[in-house]
Amino acid sequence: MSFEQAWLNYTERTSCEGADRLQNIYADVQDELMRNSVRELQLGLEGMTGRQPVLREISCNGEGNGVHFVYQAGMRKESYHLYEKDGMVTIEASDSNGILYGTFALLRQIRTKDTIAGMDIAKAPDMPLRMLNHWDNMDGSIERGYSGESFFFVENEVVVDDRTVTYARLAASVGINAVVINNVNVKDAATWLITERYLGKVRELAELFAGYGIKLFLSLNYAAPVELGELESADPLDERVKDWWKKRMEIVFGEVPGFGGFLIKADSEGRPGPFTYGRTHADGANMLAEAAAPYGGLIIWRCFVYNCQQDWRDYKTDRARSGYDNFMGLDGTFLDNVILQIKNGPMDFQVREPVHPLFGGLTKTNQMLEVQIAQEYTGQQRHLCYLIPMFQEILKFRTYVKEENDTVSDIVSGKTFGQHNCGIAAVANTGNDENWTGHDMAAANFYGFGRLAFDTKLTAEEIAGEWIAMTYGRDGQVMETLTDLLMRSWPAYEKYTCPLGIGWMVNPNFHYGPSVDGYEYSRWGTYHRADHEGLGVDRSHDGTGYALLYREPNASVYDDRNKCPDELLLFFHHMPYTWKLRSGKTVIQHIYDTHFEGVEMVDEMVERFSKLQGKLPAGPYDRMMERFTHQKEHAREWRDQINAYFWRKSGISDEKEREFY
Ligand code: GCV
Repeated sequence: MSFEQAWLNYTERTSCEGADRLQNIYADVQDELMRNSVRELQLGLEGMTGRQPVLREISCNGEGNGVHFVYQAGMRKESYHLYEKDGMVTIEASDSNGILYGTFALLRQIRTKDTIAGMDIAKAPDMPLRMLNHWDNMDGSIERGYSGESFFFVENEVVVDDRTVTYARLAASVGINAVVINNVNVKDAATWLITERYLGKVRELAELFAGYGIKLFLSLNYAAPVELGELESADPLDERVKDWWKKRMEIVFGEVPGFGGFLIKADSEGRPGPFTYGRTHADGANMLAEAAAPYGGLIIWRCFVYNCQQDWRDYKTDRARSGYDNFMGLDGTFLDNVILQIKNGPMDFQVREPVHPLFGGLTKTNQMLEVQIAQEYTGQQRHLCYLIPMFQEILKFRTYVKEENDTVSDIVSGKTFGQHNCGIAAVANTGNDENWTGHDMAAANFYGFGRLAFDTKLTAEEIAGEWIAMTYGRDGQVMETLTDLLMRSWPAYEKYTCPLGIGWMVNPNFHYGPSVDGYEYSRWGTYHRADHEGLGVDRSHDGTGYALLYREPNASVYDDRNKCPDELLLFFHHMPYTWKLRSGKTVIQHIYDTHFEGVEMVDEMVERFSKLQGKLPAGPYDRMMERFTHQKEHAREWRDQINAYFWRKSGISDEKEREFY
């Protein structure tokens, strides 16, 4: 059994009532998206019912046994209406993208539900842009990749093959409509992606993606005019630089029809940017946006900008403030085809962070949320960590920028400010491993991210259930066990790693495994500030003032140690070990207890999982068991290192007198 198809693995016969009557597809096939929709239906129905439906190339006349694709003017972009009546299934949409999404919705229904009778599902995607950001390098390596090598690049060449097709199918099936294929750290060969050297292949890939409703984007090297040896400056206000980009954009968009635009990491972690010329991010982004505008191109500009040369003795500089401080003053100065892409938290994808204060801060700028399904700080796809519950919390966060429609979800879906250039991006977790994501269950994050971006009302449990049923079928024990493991995995990971919002206690560079002081005396601005009396970073009005960057009442809540939620207490405050949390426990006892609890949770999870032997296919079962076994040991290492460190620092014993290693 191959696992290359992941959740599109239609190898089992379905028990879904009504599916076997779908023997025809009535469609007026006019483009590649429609052709692919027909192909998907044929593939899926053949796998699940044993019979391939026949394409009748006519528009629906309201009769016939099967699925009807119907163009219906006036519906929202990319939306679909899928319903069953008298044994006939209709998929209505005003564009072929909607037909494709309706097709996948039908296949999902057949794979995950008992019947299609009476089905009536109307859905327009919540987020305009539902994007994956791959951090793939052209030599084939992947920055923060935990599932093998790149399938987009091998030895500095762009690859388009069968795996690319499967990737596009998987992405489209969950509603992804935009993909950046190369790392935001654009160097060496990747700088040349916008040149004739690669544009032919880029076009091939863009065309393939277009057939699945996906727009191709590239990450851009801000200093390309210089690094390609054509100009001596990349000053955004220099006319020669502007002209250079205008010509480049004309070539790129001309060579690659339907090309989406660019993602840019500038003036961040050593990447070039407008600061070199004394210019602002708005100068840089707008210069590119002007050049891309005639082609409808987007410039997605990242806000991950901070000083990575900090002196740890400096208690005033606060990395958490930097995104806000760099961009807030520029609100309203960006062109309409610029989107600011903002990480979910102000630091860097820790297991727990507050929501980035630019959400709710910015009111006149297009915004996109950036999350990370590559598990850089959350167990690197060796530990199970289902991130959808975390993303839901972030999306639901109230910013108070308005009296209503003020959540992060409202902002990035365009509801709050009526924007259309907005959405959500995830740093992708895929590679060329057979199962795509290293840990088989990490595929739930890929699946779940797309589904959540399309439909923010879905719960994390619903998404988990769908993914399990799609991938492994609907056996009750399998469904129940895997849902339970997924749902407990983020809380467990948080418990046995970094307590109370503190983050960062990881091995430098790799970001895997515990090292409490790994970043404590370094230049990266990521400190826990533990001493013999307490720990945490004072970001209150007495400290760096970061807490006050939020709108009220959030600012007052975070600023006050008595009101700050426990799970973020050490992010915002330097607290004595003896401080009593809401739970009634002291900070130090909480640290000890949660680390023991986290390990116990993992033990229980692995025990439960072991009961699925024989119920899950052997390949995935064995691979997962191997990872769970490692997770079990590694969670102990986390527990012991963290507990021993804080026991020695504080000199306070565990009330329960457990043994520390
Ligand atoms: C792509 C963190 C990661 C880097 C990453 C960077 C970013 O610092 O560790 O690998 O670079 O974030 O988001 O740009």
